[in-house]
Amino acid sequence: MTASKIQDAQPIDTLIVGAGFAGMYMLHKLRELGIGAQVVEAGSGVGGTWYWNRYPGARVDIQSLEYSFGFDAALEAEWHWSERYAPQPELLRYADHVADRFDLKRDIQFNTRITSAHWDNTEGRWLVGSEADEFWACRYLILATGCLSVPTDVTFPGIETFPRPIYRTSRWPREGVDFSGQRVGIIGTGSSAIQSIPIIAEQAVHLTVFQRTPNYSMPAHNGSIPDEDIHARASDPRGYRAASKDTPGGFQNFGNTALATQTSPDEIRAELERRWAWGGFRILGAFADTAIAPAANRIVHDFIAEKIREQVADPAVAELLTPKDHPFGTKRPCVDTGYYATFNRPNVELIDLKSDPLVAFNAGGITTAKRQHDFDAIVLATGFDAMTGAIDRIDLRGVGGRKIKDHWAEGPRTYLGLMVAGFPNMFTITGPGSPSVLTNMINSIEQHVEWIAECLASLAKRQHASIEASAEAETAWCRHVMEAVTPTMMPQANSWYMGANVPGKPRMFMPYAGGLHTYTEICRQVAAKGYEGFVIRNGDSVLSESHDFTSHPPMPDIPEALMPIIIERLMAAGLMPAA
Ligand code: N01
Repeated sequence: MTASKIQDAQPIDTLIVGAGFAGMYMLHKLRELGIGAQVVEAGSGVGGTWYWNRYPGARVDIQSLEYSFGFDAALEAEWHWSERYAPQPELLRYADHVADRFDLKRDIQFNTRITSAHWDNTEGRWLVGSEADEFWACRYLILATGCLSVPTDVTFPGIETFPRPIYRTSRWPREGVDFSGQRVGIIGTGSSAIQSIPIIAEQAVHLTVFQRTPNYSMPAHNGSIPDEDIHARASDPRGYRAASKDTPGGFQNFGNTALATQTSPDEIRAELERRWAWGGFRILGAFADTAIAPAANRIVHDFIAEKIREQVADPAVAELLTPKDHPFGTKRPCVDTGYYATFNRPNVELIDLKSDPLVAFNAGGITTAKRQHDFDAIVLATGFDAMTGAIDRIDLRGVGGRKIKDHWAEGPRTYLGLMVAGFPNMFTITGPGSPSVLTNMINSIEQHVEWIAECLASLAKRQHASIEASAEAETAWCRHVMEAVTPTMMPQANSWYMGANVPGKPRMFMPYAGGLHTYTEICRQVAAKGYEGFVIRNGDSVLSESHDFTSHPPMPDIPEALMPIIIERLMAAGLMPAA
């Protein structure tokens, strides 16, 4: 960065990058504390995920009563969701409503993409630059850049030769797309595709779905909000929120403590049917051993496979749509409205890319090994460079000019998913190493924003000292993130949680799998112990210093019967000494 740019940099206490739910709430919270803050946002409006992902059928897959802010009782009382799972336009209206209600937009600069952020150790500030060469000098930098905001760079041979539109689900045109009368091809069968396929199939004259790997999908049973939830929230709004946050996933899923491997077939069937009928993610909580014991996982897999066969008329197509390469829940499951039944339509065709690989795009459409497919439009629902993509695309340099890309060369390293050693005064909201994508994001965002705000208020009391994660605490936390996931089968899948969907990305399970409730308690204890694991400085003087991270939670309530398998996996991973 040149001296003139540094001179022209706009001074600000805190720069927040991103105006999704995380950036908006962070701004609101800092204003409440009287800490100066400004948000910069690449898009032209607020909403983050819900601003960009405008593809047909996009909707939240956690009930809206829980996937909404709980920090303000009046906001909560005045907003009424129209459905159990709000569609994207309604979520965007909600984001706009929040921004207007709290008068946030006057401190949000839109159409501004941050491309660099360098720590200036002499001045104790970040110098942050945009694509348009605008600069800010800030004491604190908060990355509210989203976990699933940067699409993967996936491309295909000959893609440039296809002369008609190619749409990405995550960069959908604002004016929408009308596929009426068109032959459409869609690549991908993750959540975005599973939501959009039924809607595109209703419009298109013909829809070809190119599937490489089938996913598990549960019915949303979307509709009006269940009376039991309306009543539960109306009678005790604070209690309803607290119950939602005091869970592993940040939403009420009524996890069963029984083990499938110790339950009779009739009781298993009844439990799974009850949860399937309720819909969404509830089946994830059917038994306590599903994520750990292969036999228990197989029981749920078989149940879902049977449900797929019930919905899909052609047994060969049902078989292709049934996941085989990963245990249930080890990739993020999907929630759908009519996905499987869409394959019964005469205008919908499934191409299995495993047996009929994609060869190239061409002027007509797509050639697979077996034949040519002609299209008027093609949709790429091919996913995101998750969790790290938005951060490591910034030229981000900490103490001594160390680049985040180098620090994360073997996978993202953070302390609590909140800070990175050697990158002082830089916070990530729902960053790698925090529960984030394994949870209801809004509840995780609220927890992070409130923790960061409290931390900044405490630093302000000490004349705006700087804070930094110690290298030792970061290492201990990374180890604990591994300890939390290793007992489960999650590392077995080639998932985006593992970075497996991006060629060359290091394989490492990125989110913290210990649960939001456990994690919240750890963060609370860290702060209560005077920011254990952090070094707090004012200029050259060290105000407080701890290199340890000892606030490990006790093993969460794990049924005794699962301990041998857990211990065996921890030992095999070198996370527990051999007996
Ligand atoms: O992306 P994905 P997504 N050739 O990575 C395929 C959240 N979300 O946008 O599995 C052929 O899940 C790829 O195939 P494979 C949610 O957390 C939430 O759908 O790699 N195919 C896969 O099928 C979700 O998990 C909501 O073999 C290729 C697909 O593209 C996350 O976002 C809604 C390919 C990508 O699926 C990501 O979902 C939507 C290639 N070269 C999303 N490359 C809700 O809240 C990739 N694929 C409801």
